[in-house]
Amino acid sequence: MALVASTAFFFLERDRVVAKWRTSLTVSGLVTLVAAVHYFYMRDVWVTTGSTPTVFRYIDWFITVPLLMIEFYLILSAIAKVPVGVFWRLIIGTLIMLIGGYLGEAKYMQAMSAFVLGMVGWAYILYEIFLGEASKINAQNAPHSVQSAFKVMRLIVTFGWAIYPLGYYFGYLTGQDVANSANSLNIIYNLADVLNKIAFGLIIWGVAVKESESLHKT
Ligand SMILES: *C/C=C(C)/C=C/C=C(C)/C=C/C1=C(C)CCCC1(C)C
Repeated sequence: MALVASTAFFFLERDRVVAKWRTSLTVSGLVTLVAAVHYFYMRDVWVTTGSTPTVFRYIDWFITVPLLMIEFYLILSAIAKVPVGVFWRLIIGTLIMLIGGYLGEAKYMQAMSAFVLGMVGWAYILYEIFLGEASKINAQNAPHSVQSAFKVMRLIVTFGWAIYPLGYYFGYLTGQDVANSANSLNIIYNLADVLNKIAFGLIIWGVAVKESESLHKT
């Protein structure tokens, strides 16, 4: 329900910001919309079968995580000219991370090597936003408010996102009973999504409103 409410919020608030910030808010709303629909699916499956197939989370992730990554590109594009290579590197890192995780969870690949592959993709993303071109464009061209939003967003990608590989680790690599850990894992993933999808979107909304208002004043 919080994801549904956030979707309405982000879409309605589009009118409050200047044109170049609108796409960012649209994308935030799409992320929460896609996730909300998947949670409805998952709830139905849970009610009928008592289980929550991981495949639904992955379908959700394959759509929402690239969109979240694109937000970095979009907020930088609102304030500077950003080479399209930044966009593709963020997408490629995301895909490597998710494909690795899926191959492991669906047992197409040995759990540990799939995990390592996924971690490489995530490390590549972190490199790009902490040390790579995206981070340099932010440091050199962005106004103060964008810089601080960018910094909080990449902390979310570091710590908020770490919850998912930890879930994978405890679910598949410690030899624990997966069925037993599934309940707590679901709760943890749900809370993680509040941070990584809703709070992440709110940070973007905050900077979009601030930048739009400062334009009106000058
Ligand atoms: C809204 C959903 C989000 C932000 C999902 C993020 C998922 C990840 C960051 C998953 C990461 C994984 C690794 C880093 C290693 C391999 C296993 C994964 C796919 C769980």
